[in-house]
Amino acid sequence: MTRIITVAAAQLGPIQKAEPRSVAVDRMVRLIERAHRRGVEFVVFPELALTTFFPRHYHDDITEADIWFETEMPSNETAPLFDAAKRYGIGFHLGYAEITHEADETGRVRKRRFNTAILVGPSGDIVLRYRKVHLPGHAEYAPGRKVQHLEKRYFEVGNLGFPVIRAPMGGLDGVNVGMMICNDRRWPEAWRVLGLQSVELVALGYNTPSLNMEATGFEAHHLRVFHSHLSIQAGCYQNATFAVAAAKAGKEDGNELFGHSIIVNPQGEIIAMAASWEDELITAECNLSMCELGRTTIFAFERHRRPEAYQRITGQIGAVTPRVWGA
Ligand code: CDT
Repeated sequence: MTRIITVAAAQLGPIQKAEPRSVAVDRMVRLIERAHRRGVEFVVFPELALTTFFPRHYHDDITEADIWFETEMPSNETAPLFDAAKRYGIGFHLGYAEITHEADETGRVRKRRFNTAILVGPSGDIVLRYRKVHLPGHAEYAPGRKVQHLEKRYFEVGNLGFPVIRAPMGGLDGVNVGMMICNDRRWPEAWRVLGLQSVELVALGYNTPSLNMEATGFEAHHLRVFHSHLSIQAGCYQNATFAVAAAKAGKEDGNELFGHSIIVNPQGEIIAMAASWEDELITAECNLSMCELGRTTIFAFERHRRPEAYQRITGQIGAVTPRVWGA
């Protein structure tokens, strides 16, 4: 059966440190209006879409960084985005920094900070929440780095796993939607956990610097975009899903983030790609029935997966060295 949904990646150009939420929200509302004119039913915005990519800025006292976080969603500042999307019956994915007061693993309720994304249905309801699991970067100020990447300082590791929900989207009764945030896309484990829940559409936002600030050796610049696309295309193919990947791009606070937002089909093909590093809407018609081919043949998990041979995947974190032949 043909099940078609028209989706968009709403790439955002840079947001400078001094710019208030209202500027970003206004730009996102313009993109929702554009999406409506193009018949789009689901829009994906980037990671931490409401502010500059603040993990590049060091705050000695972490509470000083609370200015970058949201304590409620929607809020007065983000309500116009929810209103616009609801007016047009468009669902969306939004990344933002979240402060919540919740029990931790010891049962103690405390203030907690996460790099979060929500899935909002066409009715305006939040239908799914995801908190970033793979936090790159470092927790302490790194004097040797030209640009800091302090995600490990400002965020806890996400505590919601990789959830998928079947939610009404566009004209369809139910679409199996999952979420990832930026660095997660590089980890096949994340894709597989979504694949094991029959995901059909992965929404993911990212902020990726054009240069590898951690590299001690040479890394060719063009490979940064290649690795992003490679990860998403492989994840889609191996899990028989579509993905919509939206960048925040351009020069933010003097630091370049690459764009090249893409939409990918279950064959791993790029079916739309951004050509600018500005606010840009790329769209594609996704026939979700295409997910059937992979999941009933080469990636029919129930027939071909061998979890008994994969124990290292969950039992081990770092790599061990192999047994030496002849020793
Ligand atoms: N935001 C984010 O996760 N960015 C990373 C780059 C990290 S470099 C320390 C990414 O994987 O794109």
